[in-house]
Amino acid sequence: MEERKVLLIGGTGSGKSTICNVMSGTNDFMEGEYGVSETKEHLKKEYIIDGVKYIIVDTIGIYDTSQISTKEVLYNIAKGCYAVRGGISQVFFLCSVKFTNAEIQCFDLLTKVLFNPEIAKYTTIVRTRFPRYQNQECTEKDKDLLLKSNPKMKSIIKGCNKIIHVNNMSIYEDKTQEARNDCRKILLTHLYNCRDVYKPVELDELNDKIKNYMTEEEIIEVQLKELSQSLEEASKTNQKLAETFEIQKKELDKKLKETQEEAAAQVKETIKKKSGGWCSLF
Ligand SMILES: Nc1nc2c(ncn2[C@@H]2O[C@H](COP(=O)(O)OP(=O)(O)OP(=O)(O)O)[C@@H](O)[C@H]2O)c(=O)[nH]1
Ligand SMILES: [Mg+2]
Repeated sequence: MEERKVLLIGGTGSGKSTICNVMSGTNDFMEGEYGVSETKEHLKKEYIIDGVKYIIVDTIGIYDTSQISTKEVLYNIAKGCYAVRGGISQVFFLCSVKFTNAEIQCFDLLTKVLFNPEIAKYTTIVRTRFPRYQNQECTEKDKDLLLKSNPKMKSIIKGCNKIIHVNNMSIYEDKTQEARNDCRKILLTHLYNCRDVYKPVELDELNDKIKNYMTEEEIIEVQLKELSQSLEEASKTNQKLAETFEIQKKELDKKLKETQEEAAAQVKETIKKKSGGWCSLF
């Protein structure tokens, strides 16, 4: 089955989770209503739409330093990247209203820290909250204004794959949800046409980097979470597949328990050694 993997990245409130809902035609991703960061952890979901498997990874908003540190945000985004370790069809880099310095920095981060500059070719800039998304003259003008807005922006836009304009209005703004249906077609058609997969060495290195600072326990937890999601989806459609996932899940649960026990034993051993054996607890 053909597959497209998309990673959503952007500032808090830029509309990442909304795009995930729009593309999947679900409400699986939590949309924020109150201008505060809603997505606290990355979320990976799979959907089969018109015979194509779409793997969508929503990440937490970058540079929301009010509640969580930049390092933690980076770490969480890196975990989102780890979820698409097999390769990425496209990164959707979101921008609402205008690119903020934080968003420009975020793009820098993406090209220099998480991936390499080649990722730009696999990146689509998605301009959200653009009411005149259907008017080519307006979208071209907007692109021009963006190009002129900042020299850094110019190189980002020139280097990226495409710029797409959408307006994913909520049900409170648009009862018919006509705009969302429209934008769904725009987004899915574009994503479907992104056939090449970005899989440079850096992604493997990145996985190693992440692996290095994720404990084995955390890795198993991520695998378990992914498996539980697949299980949930498979049980809806395919009983046999669900059974296979169930067996894998049991094995992972067992491995997690063993890892935790092993870690506990190591801690005990270390304390015992350091205390010169006097600690009666051990
Ligand atoms: N009018 C309009 N509203 C939008 C659009 N995209 C998102 N919104 C609204 O903006 C709010 C924030 O959207 P989210 O999708 O939660 O933003 P996010 O990027 O996931 O935010 P974090 O999870 O905090 O990083 C929600 O109330 C959405 O309904 C858009 O294109 N047009
Ligand atoms: Mg979100």
